[in-house]
Amino acid sequence: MKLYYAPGACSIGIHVLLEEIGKPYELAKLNLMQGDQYGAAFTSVNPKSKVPTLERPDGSVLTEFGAIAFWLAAANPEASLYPADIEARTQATSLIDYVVATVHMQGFGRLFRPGNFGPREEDQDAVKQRGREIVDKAFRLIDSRIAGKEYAVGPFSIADAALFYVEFWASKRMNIELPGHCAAHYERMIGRPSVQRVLKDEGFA
Ligand SMILES: N[C@@H](CCC(=O)N[C@@H](CS)C(=O)NCC(=O)O)C(=O)O
Repeated sequence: MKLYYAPGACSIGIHVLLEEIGKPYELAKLNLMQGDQYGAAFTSVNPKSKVPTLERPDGSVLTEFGAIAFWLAAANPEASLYPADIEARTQATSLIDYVVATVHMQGFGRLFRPGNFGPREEDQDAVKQRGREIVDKAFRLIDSRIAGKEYAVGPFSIADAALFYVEFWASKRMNIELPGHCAAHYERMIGRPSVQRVLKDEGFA
């Protein structure tokens, strides 16, 4: 199994899940700033030019955070990464979709790459401001949803890996203060040995 990743990118959540599972895997590092994702060596694996990309033991390739996380959980039931309870499972899926489609793509996407949302230089600040509003609102909503829970939907699950990567971006990349329950969740994640190993491997510890 091989994870194509970029340090500190959303792939960090899948990297955490691989460490939680604890089975051997390889890492293939991409430098997104240098455009590795557009080179033939990578587009022959994933023509979408995105990380995370997971090459499975049979050589087939999976893309999209939610799909990769779901498959890892389903293929490794002993790691208990997906709640057995139907309601918790549904809530986990809902949170992953919200993190990827809204917090990441709509919110942080505007903050990191404003040019993708409006090519005119004079619009960039307004695009970033809208991104910040989307991120702030999303963290407020997530905060109320995870109140009173140890992890996002109860026991640790794939939803925590998704929530972790956007919390990591807020804290480490954008200096955005997380609301209380999200900040506590982030600290809980940082305290997990899997996350410590990943932060070290990706050059953040
Ligand atoms: N919908 C994709 C989003 C993946 C994504 O946007 N990855 C970013 C890094 S966080 C990327 O590879 N960007 C490279 C680029 O767009 O050039 C998923 O869920 O995995």
